[in-house]
This record gives sequence, structure tokens and C-alpha cells, in this order.
Amino acid sequence: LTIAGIELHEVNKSLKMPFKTALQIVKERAGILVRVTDADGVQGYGECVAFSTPWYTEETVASCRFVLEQVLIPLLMNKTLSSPKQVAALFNSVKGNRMAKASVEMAVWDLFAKKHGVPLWKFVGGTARPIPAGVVVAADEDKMAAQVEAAVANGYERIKLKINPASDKRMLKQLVKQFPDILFFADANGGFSNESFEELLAFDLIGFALIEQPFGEEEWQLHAKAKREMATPICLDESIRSLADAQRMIDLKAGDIAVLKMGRLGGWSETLEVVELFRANGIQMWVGGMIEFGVSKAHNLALASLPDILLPGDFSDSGHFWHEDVIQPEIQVVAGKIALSTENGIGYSVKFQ
Ligand code: OSB
Ligand code: MG
Repeated sequence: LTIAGIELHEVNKSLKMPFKTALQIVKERAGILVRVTDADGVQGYGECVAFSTPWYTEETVASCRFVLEQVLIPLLMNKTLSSPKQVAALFNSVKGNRMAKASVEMAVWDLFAKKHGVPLWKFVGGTARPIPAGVVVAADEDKMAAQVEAAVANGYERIKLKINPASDKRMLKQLVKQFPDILFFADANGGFSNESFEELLAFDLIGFALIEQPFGEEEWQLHAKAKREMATPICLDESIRSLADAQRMIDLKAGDIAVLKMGRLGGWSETLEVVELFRANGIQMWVGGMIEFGVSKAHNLALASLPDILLPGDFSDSGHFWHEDVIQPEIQVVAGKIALSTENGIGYSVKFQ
């Protein structure tokens, strides 16, 4: 197929509730939707997941817009492709900027799935099964219990709690004990350091199914030490930025479980390589979220359908963050699961203006 058009559409929405992490309180979310159109008029959609400022990763909405408009779109325009894997090679001459690359690369994968007349999840080798949902409670401690109760009432079976060295461990332990059927994850967003290592050990007794990214993204040795000294599995999120990072995690025994974020990994091609590497090395995986809109979530659902991705990811319904999502129908959680769309490509129509 031949790429005949590439358009960007910026989205700005307020979150229903502030999202509080060890790094930042998010109240508003901007994102860029990407639409690629081929010479036959078939359209594929992607979403750029960088935030407005570089608090979580280096890229921003403005840096991505610049790189997309000035560099990536000119490289891809009018090119004839026989596989979406060729996009990564076309972008090889551009350093970094993985979220910008991923947004347009993902749109090309959607386009190819539509040209083949199959859902994206089938196109990438996934299996037809309901995807287990998961919600994140990122609020002040005095609001945590109420939000966990609400999440349980809404059918979620996996709940991720944001933690930091000063978290009230007794309250957390009580909460986990109160809901024995719920799988609780803890996410520190790198809030611990060598100095607070001992405090991390105290989280071992709470009953979390995993602890996500206790230390900074480059702290491979500290993560390896935590893995050696703790019974709770250590899960890496921010550290996994490339296939090379995935290999490093394995070589340094820096964790048991990994979070996949396609934007951070530069798109589908490298993400599929990472999945294969982790599978071959017995690292469990799940698909992480970044408070995205529905286009990114739709790609993430297709990723989560791969046979080796078994842990529940960051998949809440569209209404969890947004008054109105950018896709139709919106994503719905029913009895703790999300049904894969049977439509072609990402399986949702996109409000692109
Ligand atoms: O660390 O997983 C993270 C949101 C923004 C930035 C980083 C993270 C998050 C989340 C997931 O915790 C939120 C979601 O469900 O999309
Ligand atoms: Mg995380």
C-alpha cells in the first residue's frame, strides 16, 4: 500500500479526578491523534502518549508534534510499504523520539490490519479472549479505601495502588486483607532510593502481587538487589524503554515482571520483539497505561491479546478518566473484563475533529 496522507489532531481533556503519582499530579491530558490514509482511502489511527511536560518521559506533546511534522511525516509520505515493519526501518535515521515514532507506526499497523480485513489483535497474532481489566488508584491516602471499594463495586479484579516510602503500610495491609479476591499491584514510579531501601522491604509483608518500579529507571543494581531480598515480585515499568533494556533486565536479573508501553518502546515492531525476548526468558508481562485516550487503549488491548501476556494490565473503561472518549463505542468493563472488538483494525471509530 502507498501512504497518501498523514494528519494530526490534538486532543485536550480534563480528567474526572486528579491522578496523583510520586512524580506528578495530572489534572489535564493533551495528546495527539494520528491518521494515515493510503491511496485507496483506507485509514489507520495511532495516538501519541507523551505528556505536555517531561515529568514521566523526555518527550512532550510539543516535541512530538515537531518531530512528526518536520521529520517523520516527510520520511513516510508517499512511501509504498509491503509490511508495517518497514516503518521502523524508515525511521532508523532518527535518534530517540520513540513516542513520536510509535504514534505514526501504530497507525500504519491499524491500516495494514484493515487492508487485510482482520481485527488488529488477530493481525498481530493474538487470541480471541476477553482481556482482564485493571484500574489504578492514584489518590491521597485518605481517599484510597473509598476508591478501592468503588473499583471493586465496578467489577475490577485487579487494582494498582500508587505507593511511596512514606505510605501508611498498616492502612495498605488492611485494605489488601479486606479484599482477598482482588489482585493488588503497587506502583512506586521510582520513588525509592538507596537511602530508603530498608523502607521498601517493609512493603514485602503487605500482600502485593508485585511492586512496580521502586527505583529510578537507570537503577538496575538496586532493582536486582530488591529482587534478591524480597519475596514480592519486582516489576519494571519506566526502565523498559527498548529491546536493549529488556535484554539488560534479563542479564542483570533486575526484575521478575515487565510492563509494556508501546509508545515508550517506539511502536509495534520493537514491542513484538520485546514480547518474544521476555517470553523466551520466562519474564511475565502486562500492558501498562499512561492515562491515554481510546485509540492508544485499543492498540493496547490488541497487544494484551497476545498469548504470552497473561497478567491484567492498566485497562479501565473510557468513563474512568474521561467524560467523553475519542472512540466509538467507548471501552467498557463488564465483570472485570473487556471484550475485544470483532471489527477490522483497532475496532473502534475515531472522532478525529
Ligand atoms: O507508572 O504506570 C504508570 C499513568 C501515567 C504515567 C505513568 C503511569 C500511569 C499509570 C496508569 O499508573 C494509568 C492508566 O490506567 O492509564
Ligand atoms: Mg508504572
